[in-house]
Amino acid sequence: MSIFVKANRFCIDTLYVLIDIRRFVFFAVLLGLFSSCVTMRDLDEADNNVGSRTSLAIPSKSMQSPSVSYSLELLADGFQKPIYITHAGDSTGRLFVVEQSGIIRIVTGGYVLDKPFLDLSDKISRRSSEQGLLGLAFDPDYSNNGQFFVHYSDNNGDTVVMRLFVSSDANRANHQSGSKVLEQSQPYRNHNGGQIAFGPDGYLYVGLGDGGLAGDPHKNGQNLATWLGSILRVSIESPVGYTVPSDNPFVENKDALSEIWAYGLRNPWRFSFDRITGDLYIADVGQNDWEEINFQPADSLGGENYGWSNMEGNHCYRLGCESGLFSAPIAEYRHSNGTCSVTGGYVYRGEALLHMRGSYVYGDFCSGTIWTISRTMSGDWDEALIIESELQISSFGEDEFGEVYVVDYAGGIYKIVEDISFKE
Ligand SMILES: [Ca+2]
Repeated sequence: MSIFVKANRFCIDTLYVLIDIRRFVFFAVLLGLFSSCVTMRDLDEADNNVGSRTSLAIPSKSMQSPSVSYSLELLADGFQKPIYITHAGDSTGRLFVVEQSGIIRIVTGGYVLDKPFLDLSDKISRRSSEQGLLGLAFDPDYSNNGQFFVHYSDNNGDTVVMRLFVSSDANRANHQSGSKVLEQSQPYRNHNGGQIAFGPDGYLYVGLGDGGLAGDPHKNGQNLATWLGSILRVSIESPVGYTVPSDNPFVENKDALSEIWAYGLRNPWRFSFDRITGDLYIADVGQNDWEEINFQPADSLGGENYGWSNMEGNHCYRLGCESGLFSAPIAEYRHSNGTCSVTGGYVYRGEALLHMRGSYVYGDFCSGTIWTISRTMSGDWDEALIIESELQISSFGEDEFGEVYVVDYAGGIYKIVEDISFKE
């Protein structure tokens, strides 16, 4: 190798070193700028929040500990008896609001579209306050197959789960595309359940109440020969009807219906899966005294018996009940201070509410109270009352990003807002 080449190589190496140093300096400067931007943005946001809500200047954080409170902010209103809100998972950011009369409306960019996504009101019975269009679930592959499912009371008052498709207009469903997936006759007009949701396993879960009247006169809650009082788990892979997953818990039990996933429920009006862990939270509406939240871990094989109508919450409803035979709720509350009926919500997995992440949020229809419950490191459950509202909380719902909304039966959709202040 000649001296010239060696010298040349030295120059090139030096050049690379210099370039590396420049890169390092460049990235260091960039990092510095980025972190100061983030800090400034955080402070700006905190300042805006504090300024708009409490008119306090934000003092130095080093001296203080944060105090978190929650409030509600109206997103959209004018709905007629809304009972659910959800998203299509198709990256459009649209929200779908279900009105009990049978209409599904779209909220996009904060505005409600004039024409409904779907109007099923001609198929739906509204003879009792618990009948109507009660649930909506979009297929996890909706972006590709345009398929979604509704749960409603038909003109006879019986339960129908129906499959429908979107039309060539993304904001309009094809009203004529409906085909029944399953039906359940209803002995009475109340306790129809209503929730339908896809689990992390891709199966459709359907919530049914005990059939109604009061006190479960036919003891459906403990009867595995009826769907009433259960959550069903079915596969909708087949284009017509449904099939039963081979690993459903009662497939081998000749005395039980194979669609049943869990039972012993009175009226599981709302249940949901944690979108991160796959855990299932079931809010079961109580009879006279106790409202309850049940928890089913993601690795459950199904078959849980949640106790109704032998138990109401942690308490005997029928004489001689044996509480040890049943899955106990993780939370319950007694009818008092205006509470009457639990409305299940979601485990919060959004970005906006930093202190609520991982907590399950739920409420009461009559009192408007909103609570959270979350698991501690030791495995206990911690409850907190976070908002005393004036709303009739008919449901909660999530958008595509995991932000949670509150549905007011009086017509409004609300966002939960986190208010952080700093105290000495
Ligand atoms: Ca129970």
